[in-house]
This record gives sequence, C-alpha cells and structure tokens, in this order.
Amino acid sequence: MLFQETAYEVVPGARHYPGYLEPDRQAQLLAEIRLAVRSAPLYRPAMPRTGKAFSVQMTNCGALGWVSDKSGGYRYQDTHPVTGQAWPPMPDSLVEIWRDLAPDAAPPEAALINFYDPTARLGLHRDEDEEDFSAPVISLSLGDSARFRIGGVERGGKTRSVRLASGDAFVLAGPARLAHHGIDRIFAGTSDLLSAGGRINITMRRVRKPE
Ligand code: MD3
Ligand code: FE
Repeated sequence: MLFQETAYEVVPGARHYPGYLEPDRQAQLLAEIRLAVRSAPLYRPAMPRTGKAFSVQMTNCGALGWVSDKSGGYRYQDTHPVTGQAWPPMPDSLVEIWRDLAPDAAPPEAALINFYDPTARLGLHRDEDEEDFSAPVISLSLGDSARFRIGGVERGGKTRSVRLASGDAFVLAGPARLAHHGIDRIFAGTSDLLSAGGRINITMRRVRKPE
C-alpha cells in the first residue's frame, strides 16, 4: 500500500486523510523539503498595505510560488522574492501524491511551504489568488500538530476545528475550495519528526487554467 487512503469529509468538499503518509514517507518528504529550503530559504512575507510581517515563514517549490509584500499584494510569481532565483523543482513525490489524491486534475504548478514555530498563527482567509478553482488544493502536514479551522465561503459563518497531525493530508475541492480557513495554534512538542520542533505544511496548487 502506497498511502493510507481512509478519509473523512469535514465539510462538503473537504476531505481529511489522517496518517496518509507513513512515518518513513514523512521522513523522506521532510528531507526533500529541507533540500528545497536550502536553495529557496524560508522568509517572512508581509501583509499587503500594512506591511505587517506574517508569523508564518514561507517558501515555495514548483514553476510558480505564492508571495506577498506590502506594495505588490498577494500573487504568484516564478522567482523567490529574496534571492531572485527560480523556485526549486517540485519533488516527484509531491506530484505522485497529487496524482493519487486528485487523479482528474491538471498537474500542480506551485507547492507553498509554510513553517510554523510554536507561536505562529495563520488568520482566517480564502485561497483565491489562483485563476483556476476547478482543481483542488492539497495540504500535507509534517511535525507538530495544529488546530485547523474551516468555515464557509462567506466570512463570519459557523466554523469547525480539526486537529492536523504529522502525515495527515487534506483535500479541498468543490464547495470547500473557496472556504475560509486558518491555523489557530500549534501544539508544541507533539511530534519528533522535526528535530528543532515546529510544523511544516505543504499546499499544492494549480494556478493557471489548463490549456
Ligand atoms: C481550505 N495553509 O497555505 S492547510 C495556506 O496549515 C493555508 O499551513 C494552512 O491555509 C496550513 O493557504 C492550512 C489546509 C488548507 C489549505 C488550503 C485550503 C485548507 C484549505 C484552501 C481552501 C479551503
Ligand atoms: Fe490557505
């Protein structure tokens, strides 16, 4: 068995796969992410307009990467905003996971890598900077557990919380693709995968409409 395929629908279109990646596969993926981060270092994006720094550190791999800064706002671009270099290639293992969980979607173009220290948070937001919402977003969690919150397409509605652990996958499709979501807190010390602690989340995205 390549992956643990048991899933639960949290809200319509949002599927949680607890323990999708076995411990060996988590360690392999972590090694690939560390390699990518060596050439595309983690940096702290800034909020549009206010310029306030994110508490989450970010980088990307793949043809495109999601970035944000004070003057340019949220967008995808083909180079790292600090080094000016092209993003490192998307590891084959990520493409394999995308094919497993989204066999009908066009291949992913971006993998956003988020790093959370135990104090980092990600406020409720929607992922809406892509041209194509027909493909899902696929999330993979490594390291410490987190409390993930998901609501509706409209702001201010009812929300549900889910604890995400190392190795879990999440597929956001259909009515959940434009749902509000965020990370309320990190549970420090709940995983030994990252020797220095913290949490990594990888989200694979299709950005452009397929030809
Ligand atoms: C629901 N990341 O990178 S992953 C993000 O854990 C992001 O780092 C969080 O939100 C993290 O944008 C949550 C789960 C997730 C990812 C994308 C979604 C949930 C989503 C897109 C639409 C709806
Ligand atoms: Fe998001």
